[in-house]
Amino acid sequence: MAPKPTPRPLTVAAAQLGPNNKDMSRDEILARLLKHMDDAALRGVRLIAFPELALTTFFPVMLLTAAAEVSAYFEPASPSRPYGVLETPHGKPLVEKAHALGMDFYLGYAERWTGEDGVPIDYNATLYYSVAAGRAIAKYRKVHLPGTKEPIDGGGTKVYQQLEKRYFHPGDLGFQAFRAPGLVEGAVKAEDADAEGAEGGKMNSTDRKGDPIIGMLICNDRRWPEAWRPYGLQGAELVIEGYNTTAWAPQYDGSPEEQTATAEFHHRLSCQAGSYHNACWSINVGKCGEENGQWMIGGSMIVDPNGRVVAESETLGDELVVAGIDLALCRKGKDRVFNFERHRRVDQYGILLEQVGVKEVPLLSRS
Ligand code: CDT
Repeated sequence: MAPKPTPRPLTVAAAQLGPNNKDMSRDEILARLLKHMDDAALRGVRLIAFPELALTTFFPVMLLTAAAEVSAYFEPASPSRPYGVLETPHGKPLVEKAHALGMDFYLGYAERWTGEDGVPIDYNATLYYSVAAGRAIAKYRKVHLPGTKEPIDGGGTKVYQQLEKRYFHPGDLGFQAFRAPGLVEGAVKAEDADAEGAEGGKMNSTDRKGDPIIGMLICNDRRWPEAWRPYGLQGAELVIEGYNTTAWAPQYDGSPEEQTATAEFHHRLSCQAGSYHNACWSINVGKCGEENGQWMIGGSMIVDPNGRVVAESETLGDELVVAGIDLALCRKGKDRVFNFERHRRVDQYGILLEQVGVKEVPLLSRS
C-alpha cells in the first residue's frame, strides 16, 4: 500500500458579497471587503477569495452608452503597471490589510489594459496577491464571455441583458497555473527537486510536496471542462473562481423559483464536476442577492477533490465561508482515476482543438 501523503493543511475563505448596487460608493464596497478580511483573520484564514467584478456593481447587465460611464468601472493596467488596480484608493487598502493579516487574496475586477501601442483593451480579470511574495503573482482574464454584444430586443416585453461581449475582450492569457509561496509549512523548493527532474511528464519524488499549485477562473468559465483541464494538467491543487450569476430572467421559461433552482443546480454541478474531474479543491465565490432590481444566485462554496461541498453559504448577503482544507487530499484522484499520465488518450481528442461549433453527423437515409 502507498504511504499516506503528508498533510498540507491550509485555511481558506470564500468572501461572498451581497449586492453592490450602482449607487453604492467605492468606499462602502471596500469597507465590506476589508471587514471580510478582518473576520477571516479571526478564523485563521490564509487565503481569501472575492467574487468576479468585486469592486463595482455587475455593470454588464446594463446598457451604458457614455464612454465615461463605462470607463468609471475599469481599473488601469499597462506593461509598467500590470496590477494598477492595487495602486488605487480602492485596491491599496486591500494590499495593506493583506500584509497586516498575513492573508493572500484573489480579486475580480474590470481591467483596462493599455499596451505599448497605446490602444486600450478591456478585460474581465482577476489577480492573485501573495503576501509572501510581496506582490501580485498571477493574473487571469476571463476566456468565456456569456451573452451578447448588442442588447436583445424583448419586443415590448421586459428582458434582462448580459452584455459581457460588449464590454470585454476574451481573455488572452490562457490558463496559467502558478505556485503561491508561504501558505503551507515545509514546502519543497526547486533546489530540493530530484536531479533527473520530471522528464516526459513522469512523477518526480518531490511532486505534490511543493507550494500549492493554483489556477484561476471567472464565472462562466466554470461551466467549461476545457477551462478546468489545463489546470488539472499543470497539477492544480486549488482552483479559485468568482462569479455573478443571474438567478432568473423574464425572457426565459419557468417561474423565478424554477429558474433559480435550475441556475443553482447548474452552478453546483459545474463546480463539483470541475473539482472532481481534476482532483483539486475549488473555492467558488459569488456576488448575490438583488442587485439593481435583478436577482443573482448565492451558493458560494468550497469543494473538495472528490467533488463534495465542504462549506457553503446560507444567505444572499455578505457572508464568509471558511474551510480548513488539506491539499494532500488531491493525491487520491490524481494518482488513480485521474492519473492523466496513465489514462489520457490525446490521439483520440483531436476534435476538441480542430472544431469550435457543432457539426452534426450526417442525416440517415430512408433505405
Ligand atoms: N458573469 C457570468 O459569466 N455570468 C454567467 C451568466 C449566465 S446565466 C446562466 C454565468 O455563467 O454564470
